Amino acid sequence: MAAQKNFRLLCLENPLLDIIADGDQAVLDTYKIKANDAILAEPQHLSIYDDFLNNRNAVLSAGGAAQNTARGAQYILPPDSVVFLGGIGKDKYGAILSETAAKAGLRVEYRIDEEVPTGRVAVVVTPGNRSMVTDLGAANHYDLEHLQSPAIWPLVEGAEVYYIGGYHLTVCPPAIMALAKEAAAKDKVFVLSISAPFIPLAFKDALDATLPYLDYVVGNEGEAAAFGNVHGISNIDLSNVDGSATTADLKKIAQYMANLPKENTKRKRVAIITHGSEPTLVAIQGEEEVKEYPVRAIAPESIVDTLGAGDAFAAGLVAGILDGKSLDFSIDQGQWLASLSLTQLGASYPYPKQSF
Ligand code: 26A
Repeated sequence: MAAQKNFRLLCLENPLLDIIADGDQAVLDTYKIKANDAILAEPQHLSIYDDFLNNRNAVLSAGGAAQNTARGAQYILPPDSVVFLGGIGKDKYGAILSETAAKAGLRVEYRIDEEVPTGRVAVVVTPGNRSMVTDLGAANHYDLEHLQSPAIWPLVEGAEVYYIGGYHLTVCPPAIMALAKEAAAKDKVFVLSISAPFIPLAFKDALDATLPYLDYVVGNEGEAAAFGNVHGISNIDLSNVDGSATTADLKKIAQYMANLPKENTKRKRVAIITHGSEPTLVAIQGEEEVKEYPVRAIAPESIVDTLGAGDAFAAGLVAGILDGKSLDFSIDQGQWLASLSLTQLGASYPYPKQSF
């Protein structure tokens, strides 16, 4: 048997350090944030990091949504399967990210900024919810030059599946588009997670430019609702925690996403919408039915926090896709890894390793 190629999965996004603290309504009110959201920090948010570290026994944990997915995919796949790209600073937080990746067997190729510190995320955990306030720092300085450098581009050429965290649309759309075009030209698989409602709402043009290239698009109910609203096919109230999208709304949006025009016509687009503990919805380009896949229920008392559950789902899914597994298998593997992640503090996976 021929030796398996290495680094078949390449992921791109923002490597960030999570600063996680238990919170309550008062904390949410102080910083004017919703219970379940992800936002970019504005000047009035910047005191939250020291507040969490000094007053709230915050825990430091490696984060960055797609970096969590990359670690999760490597958790499942054979050694040296996954490489992650993004920008960090030359500091303690960056060192924590590098160490965590090394322990997980994840290869990271960071653009290291000499001046700007590693990005950080204040995570407010309340029962069943998490809210994130992100100061991107050095992650915001990732650039096309790094992606196309002689050290990195061969990794792009060697990989078979690209996974993009949609959060990177706020950072470097040219790098995303370079990967999108490479995937379409070489018939590779291009996967994008929408990442947060503010991506379709505030970065619509950058997201829309990627749409023709997406083979798989992954999002949760809030992200799908935001996408549907800005595309004029839904009018869902986005103001409450879980959104008020119904299964029927979400199926319509999934089907719309799956059937948007596509560059590489050799692959049918698959749109996957997670819906908390409700079934995951899957639409395939050209197919009438939107399928429902139940999640793997776990006892509420074994949920430590929901941070990174969506990233873990994407990890199980993309590992299955890379392995050439069926869509049914890949989605179930995603549900399984998400259920494991719920039992861990932060966006992490249990050791000793469990297998699907
Ligand atoms: C650009 N923004 C806002 C972000 C993020 C982010 N990852 C990349 N870019 N804001 C929060 N996260 C990460 O999301 C994970 C949970 O899905 C957090 O670091 C957290 O680990």
